[in-house]
Amino acid sequence: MGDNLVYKILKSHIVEGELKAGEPIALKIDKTLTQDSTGTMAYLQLEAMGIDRVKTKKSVAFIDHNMLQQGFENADDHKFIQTVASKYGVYFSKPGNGICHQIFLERFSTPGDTLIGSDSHTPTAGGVGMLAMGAGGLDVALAMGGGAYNINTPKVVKIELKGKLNKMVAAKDIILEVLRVLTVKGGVGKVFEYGGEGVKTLSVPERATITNMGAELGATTSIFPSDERTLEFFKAQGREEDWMEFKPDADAVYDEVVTINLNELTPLTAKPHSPDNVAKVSEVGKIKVDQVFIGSCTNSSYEDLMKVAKILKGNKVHPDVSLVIGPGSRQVMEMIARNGALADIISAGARILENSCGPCIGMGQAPGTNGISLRTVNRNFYGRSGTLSGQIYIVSPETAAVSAINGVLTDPTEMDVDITVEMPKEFLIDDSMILEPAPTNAEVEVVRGPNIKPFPVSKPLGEEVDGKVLIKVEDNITTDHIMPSNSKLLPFRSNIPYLAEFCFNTVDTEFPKRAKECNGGFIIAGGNYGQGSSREHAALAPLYLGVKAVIAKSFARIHKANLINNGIIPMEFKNEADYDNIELVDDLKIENIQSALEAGVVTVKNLIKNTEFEAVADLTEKEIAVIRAGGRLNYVKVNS
Ligand code: MIC
Ligand code: SF4
Repeated sequence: MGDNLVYKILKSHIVEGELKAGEPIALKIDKTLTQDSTGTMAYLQLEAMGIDRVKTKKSVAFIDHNMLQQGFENADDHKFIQTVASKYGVYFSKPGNGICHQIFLERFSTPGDTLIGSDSHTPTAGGVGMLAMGAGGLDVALAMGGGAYNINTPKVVKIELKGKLNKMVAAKDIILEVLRVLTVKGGVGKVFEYGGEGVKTLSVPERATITNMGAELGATTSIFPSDERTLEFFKAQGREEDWMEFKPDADAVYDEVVTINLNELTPLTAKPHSPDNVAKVSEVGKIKVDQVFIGSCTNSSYEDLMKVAKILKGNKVHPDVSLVIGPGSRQVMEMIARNGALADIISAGARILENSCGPCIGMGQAPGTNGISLRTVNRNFYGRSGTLSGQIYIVSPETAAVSAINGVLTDPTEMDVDITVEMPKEFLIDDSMILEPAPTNAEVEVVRGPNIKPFPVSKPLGEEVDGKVLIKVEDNITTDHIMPSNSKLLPFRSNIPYLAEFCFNTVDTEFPKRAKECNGGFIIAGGNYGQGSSREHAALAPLYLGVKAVIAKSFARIHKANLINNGIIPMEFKNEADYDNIELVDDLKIENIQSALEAGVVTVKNLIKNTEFEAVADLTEKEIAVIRAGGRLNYVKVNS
C-alpha cells in the first residue's frame, strides 16, 4: 500500500504521535507566514516567548489587510511588524507588495514542505504541493520559535478530477461544486488531495484558487501534486531550484474518493450568506447587480486578471455597476500594466485598488443598503462586507466580468470571447519590496505605537468553573460573527480591550456589557462553531470579557485550538438535545473540572433549572495541560 501526498509529508515531518486518523500528532514546520491583522498579536506573543531568532527555514511577515490608514493605528502596527520581523529574522513584505497567499505562492512556496500561517487561507500554497495550514497567531509564533505544530491526523479524501473544464467555466466553479456537495462542515478532520487526469489541465494559479477556498470546507488543508505544470510555474518565477516533483505512489490509498467531472460543470455562485449556498448561475437568474469586486487571495492572479481584461476589452462597465479590481500582487499589477491589459480594464470603467485584501475583509467598498455585490472572494458571511444588508454572491472572475458589463448576474458562457491565457515564460521578478531581516537582533529597536496594548492571558484552572450563559448562538457561527472585522475595527487588532467592546456585535450587541456585568461565564453554541478566519481575537476578546468555557455541538479546527491556547475550555454536548434546554443567563456550574477533563466527560449543572447534562471534553493530554496552566504561553513558560 503506497502513500498519498499527505502521508508522504506527514511521515517526513512527524515528531510526536502516531499516524492514525483522528490521533494527535506534532509536525515539524519548515516555513511560516503572518499577515498584519493577525501578525501584531503573533509577534507580541513571539516576544513574550523570549527567543532570539526564528528557527524555521524561512518565515515571512506580510502587510496586506490593514491598508486603509485612516489614523495612526495601522501605520504604527506596520512599523511594529517591520521592526520586530527584522529583529527576529523574519522577511518583511512591504504594504503594496500584495496579498500574503499570492506572494507566498509566487516567491516562497516549495513542494513537499510544511507551512503554517496566521491566516485561514494559508492552504493556497497547497497548489504547488505544500502541506500548508492555517493556524492561530500563537501557534505560528511557537512554530517560528522552533516548536512543532499539533493537529489530529487527518483523513485523506481524494478528489478525482475527470475531463476538462468547458470554456468560461473556471477553477472557482470546481471548488464551488465541492462546497455544494460537501458543505462548510464537510472537510472537518480531513485533507483534500486532488488527483486524476483533470489535474494536468489546471495551471498553478487555478490549483491555488481551489486549495485556497478549500478552507471553506472546514478542512485541515488541500493539496495538489507537483508536476510539469508546477515546474513551468517555478521556471517562470525564476525558482526552478525550489521545485521538486511530488506525486502520490501509484498504489496510494485514500479514506474516501469524490469524483468531479469537469466537463459537466457549469458556472456556479454561492448565494448569501454562506460559501456552500451554491447554485448554478443560470438558475439564480439575471438579478440586478450594484457592485462587482474582482480580487482577493482566491482570484487575483495574473491569469485571472488577464482573462478579465480580455472580457472587458472594448466593452464598458454597466452604468449602474461599480466594478472594482484588486490585483493580488505587485508582480501581477506591474505585468498587466506593462502589457496593456490594465489599460483595457481602466478603459472599460473599472476602479483600481492597491494590491491588498481590500473589500474582501470590509476594508473599503462596502456595498450600499441592500446592495447586491458579486465577488470573486472566498467568503460571503453575513456582515463581512461592512454592510449588514449587503447581499454578497461568490462567483468566478469570468462570471464577475461578464456580469459587470451586463449589469445583471450573467452566465459567462453566454458571451463568445476567446479568453485563453498562456502562462508567461517569465514572470516579472522584482523582490525589492521584500526586506531581508537584520543579521542579528541586537541592532534593531522594535518600534511600538500607542495602539499596542497588552494582551489578556488566562489564569491557571481551579477545581470548579461556574458562571452565567452569556450568549446562545446557532450552527455555523463564524469568527466574523464572534469578532467582526471591518475598516473601523481592523485597526484595533493589537488593542483587545477596545476590540472586545464589539465582540459578537453582529449577533447580539449587548454581549460585552452582559459578560462584564456577569463577571464572565459560558458561551453556548451550535455546530461548526468558529468556522472561517483564523483570528485568535475571537478567543482573546471573549477571554478578556471573562469567558471561561464554550459548550458547542461541534467546533471548527483552528478556533478550537485558539480557545485551548488561550485557556478557554471547549466542550461538546454529549447529547445535542441538551442544547435546547439552556437559556440566556442560566447559571452553570462544573465541579471537579480537573478530574473531569482527564475523564473526558464533564457534568454541567444548571443551577437555575435544577438539571444537569454531560459534555465531552475531547482534549489531548497536552491540551489538558495547556488549559490547566491557563493557556499556551503559561504552559510553555512552565515547561521550558
Ligand atoms: C479572512 O479572510 O477572514 C482573514 C481576514 O484573512 C482572516 C484573518 C484575520 O481575521 O485577520 C483569516 O482568514 O484567517
Ligand atoms: Fe485577505 Fe480576503 Fe484572502 Fe482573507 S480571504 S487573506 S481577507 S484576501
